[in-house]
Amino acid sequence: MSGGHPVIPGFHPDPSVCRVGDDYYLACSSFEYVPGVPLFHSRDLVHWTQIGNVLDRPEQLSLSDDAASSGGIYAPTLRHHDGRFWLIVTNVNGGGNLLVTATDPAGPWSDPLPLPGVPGIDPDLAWDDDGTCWCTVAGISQVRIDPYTGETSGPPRRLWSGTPGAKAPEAPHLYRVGDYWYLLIAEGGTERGHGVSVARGRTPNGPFEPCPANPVLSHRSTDDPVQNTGHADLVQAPDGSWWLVLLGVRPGGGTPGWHVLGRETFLAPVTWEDGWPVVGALTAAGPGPLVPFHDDFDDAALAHCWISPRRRSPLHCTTKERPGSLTLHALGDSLDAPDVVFAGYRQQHPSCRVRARVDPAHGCGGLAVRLDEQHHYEIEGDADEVRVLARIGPLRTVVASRPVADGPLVLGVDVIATKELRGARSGPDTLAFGVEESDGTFTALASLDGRYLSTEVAGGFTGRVIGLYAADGTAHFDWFHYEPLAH
Ligand code: 6LW
Repeated sequence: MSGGHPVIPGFHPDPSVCRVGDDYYLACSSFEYVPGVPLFHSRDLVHWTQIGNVLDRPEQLSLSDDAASSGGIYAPTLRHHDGRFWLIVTNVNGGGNLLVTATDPAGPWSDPLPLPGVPGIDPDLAWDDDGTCWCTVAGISQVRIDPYTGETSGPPRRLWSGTPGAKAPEAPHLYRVGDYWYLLIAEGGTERGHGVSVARGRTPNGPFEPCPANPVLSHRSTDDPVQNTGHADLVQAPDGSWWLVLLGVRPGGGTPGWHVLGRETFLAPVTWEDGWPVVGALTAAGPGPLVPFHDDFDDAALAHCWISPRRRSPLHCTTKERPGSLTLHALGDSLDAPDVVFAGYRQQHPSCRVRARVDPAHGCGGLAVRLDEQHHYEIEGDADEVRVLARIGPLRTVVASRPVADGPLVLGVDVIATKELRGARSGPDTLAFGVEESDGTFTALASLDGRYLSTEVAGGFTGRVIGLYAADGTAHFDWFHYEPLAH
């Protein structure tokens, strides 16, 4: 049992990595959230720091209310070539494939270059020795592209369909290693059957011969605590060693196992045998001690890690209106609404404690655990009452409520992962929502089963986001505190 630990925990799927000198950069999918495509930096592939978001302007990414959760921005590819960074990605709710470039990976990134000749999803960029740029997409097909103009030459050609009988050949990445071009793909679907396969050829256009050992990585049908491993990208370290970043999930509870943190980024070593990559066990090294995240909202802008569904207008979400607070002015009247004003932080640990101080004097503000509009739990307060609400599919209910005195409230949720399975039907965790009393003690008002906020129940491609919202009028949040708990 490998017991790998994510190097970028929480909802950070479809990782794409490149190296410039001793510096690694990595980008992930972001779906309906803005800003889009989180961008990370590392010097060792294990410890990563978010340095920005690639699509951080409405001119780069604007999603309307009808962009579904798990729609929006699918898998990116990040490369460095000709002195600049290139990122190609798909907006499934707005124009399809697009290309942005930057000289500084922390940004600013360019306005998007539309790529009408690039079909489908999961676009990859690779340059031949003569500077020709090839774009390879799920399926697996390929088209020649001018990355400066976005123009393509000729129709896409099918390259390889992966292992006969395996579904969903996707996430292609093309590399020149020695005398061969290697085509790395994901196949089997991004669920429990997920895997990574590879083929090689003498040119970037093939023909490609599949690796006899395919899939070179899969945890399907194993008891590994990390499942759904796939969607990988290959990188060589300065010392000549090779590594793979990939996505995986950590299901909890009994059968079928529920994952609540989304698809996370993992790392594995790669060696070469007979001209084929051999993938080792997932790296167990994690980002180290359980470090809390605290935000007093003292800065003029929100930190890179804060994300919002579809839009974030400075008119409705700002730290400038009341210095030292995050002020949210409501649009949608609940988390069921696609235009709810919400700012969230990805849950990154199976167990965690979250607290937030809200002044609901002019409206109603809350602390929520969100998967999508149909799957969320929250505690909210106004001048008179604090309420715990649950939305599970078609069902929505007030689970508990309590009168409160006027004035600021400290709202909280304790997420506790299931340690002892009580039969096959145990859920992955429980979420206890409550308020912190004036003496600092926490009074839980309701404890809810976390399976209903899992991907296996809700579906989709994202993971839990724990955040702040306004359901009516204006809510001012003085601080937000996320405390990982030992699991
Ligand atoms: C992505 C595809 C996949 O486009 O899921 O796991 C899709 N891989 O490659 C959304 O993440």
